[in-house]
Amino acid sequence: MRAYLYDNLENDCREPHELSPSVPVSVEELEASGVLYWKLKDDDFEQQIDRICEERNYKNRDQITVSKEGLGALFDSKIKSFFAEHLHEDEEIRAILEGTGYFDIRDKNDRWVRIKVEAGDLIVLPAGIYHRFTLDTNNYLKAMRLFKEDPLWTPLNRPCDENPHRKAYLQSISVV
Ligand code: KMT
Ligand code: NI
Repeated sequence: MRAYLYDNLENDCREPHELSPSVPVSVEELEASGVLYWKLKDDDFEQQIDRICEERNYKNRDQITVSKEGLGALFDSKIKSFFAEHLHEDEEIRAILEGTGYFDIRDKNDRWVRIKVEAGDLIVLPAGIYHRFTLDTNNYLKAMRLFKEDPLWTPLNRPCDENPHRKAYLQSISVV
């Protein structure tokens, strides 16, 4: 995982979009936005995921392959909705199993922070954070999706600033 400020240029979102010189964003800064991150070691992947699930009460899981093959006829529409700025009313928890991609999140100052993820990364985006996802130019990412009860992944596109989960999120990071 590596995070940095997004350059806001209009070219293909699958390109890195890193400023030059780069402005790195630390794990601590991500935490200040409520984003949690673990690096899983490849020797006992499953056990580490099981442990985090137990600690954080994630009862269910499934897998998604974000690629032309994996999503078939839904590829174009899914890719488009993943990259539309949105929030969810529950955490978005992803353990990356294969491939690479980018999660972009809005920081406290409403700037885009780009988080490059790869196999072994486990990332938790809090409920109510504005974010988006894109593949990179390798066009392939396989992830495990973890959730508590039922998946609450309906994307609510920005703006939805009056949403109670949005308001609770802003309070949790001390922005009112
Ligand atoms: C979402 O809701 O943003 C996603 O599920 C992103 C794709 S999962 C790697
Ligand atoms: Ni999302």
